[in-house]
Amino acid sequence: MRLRPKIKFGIAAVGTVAAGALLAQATVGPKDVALPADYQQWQMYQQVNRHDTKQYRELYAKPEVVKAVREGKPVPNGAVLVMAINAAQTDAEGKPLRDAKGNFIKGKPIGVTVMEKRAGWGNAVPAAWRNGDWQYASYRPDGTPNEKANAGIKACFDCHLPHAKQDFVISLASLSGTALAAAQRPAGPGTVAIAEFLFGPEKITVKAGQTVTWTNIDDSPHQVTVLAETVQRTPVILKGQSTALQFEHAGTYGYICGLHPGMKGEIVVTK
Ligand code: HEC
Ligand SMILES: [Cu+2]
Repeated sequence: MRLRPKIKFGIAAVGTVAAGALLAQATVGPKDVALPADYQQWQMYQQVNRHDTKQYRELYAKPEVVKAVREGKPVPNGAVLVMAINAAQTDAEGKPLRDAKGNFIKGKPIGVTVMEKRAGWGNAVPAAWRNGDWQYASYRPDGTPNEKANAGIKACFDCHLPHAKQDFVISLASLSGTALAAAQRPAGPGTVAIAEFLFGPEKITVKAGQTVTWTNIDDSPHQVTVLAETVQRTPVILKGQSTALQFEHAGTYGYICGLHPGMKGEIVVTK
């Protein structure tokens, strides 16, 4: 007896939800990009130490997706890539701690981002920022949608857009297994390596007239923006590429990466 009204109510509620879902279905968006419950059982194909944000990140894909890409095939339709973001554990001075392998150590979970590729999904995206057939979504550590991030989902498309040549997957070199385990680290005077989102060394001294050369070791592109009276900007450099600037006048020059302003370096030019 008591059950009846409940059942009726239940049916009405289901009806309302279905109508709403139908309306929302008109455009594909973050709501369609689910957080896979079992992604931690997938293949972790890369771990990223982000010095600029002091974050520890893990990148996951299904083994069959990794396999297809390692066989030289394009990232298949239906592929889902998951990035779990944690704060890096730091010491008393705020410097990230490292494990025996030299990796950052996972701290407090910050969130999980997901990208998913399905045939036709890109049709819902304005041409100016379309990322092929990819769609993006952001989740909180507890697995609920991060509505704030999802409301500004264009930011995901914008930042991945320059990577069109690699199907918008910034970590494609790792996914495909073509990342050079030890990309050539430059050595010698006037050379700076960019690795793990860190300029190394962060502070370098050169003589006036000397050239400073930066080489990117990371999968992610970087750039150098010198914050002097006249700001100097180098082009964006991809993995393995180098860029150089010459310093004519003595002084101390601070610089950042224009793509990741948390990355900072300094050049001291002596007479
Ligand atoms: C500021 C630039 C930037 C923005 C904004 C951004 N990403 Fe990324 N994303 C990256 C970089 C760089 C990587 C490579 C991993 C790393 O270095 O942290 C990456 C990697 C990923 C990956 C792993 C696959 C890959 O492409 O390498 C996923 C999934 C991802 N991002 C999802 C998202 C989602 C979802 C959003 C929006 C909520 C987003 N991203 C916004 C820069 C960005
Ligand atoms: Cu950078």
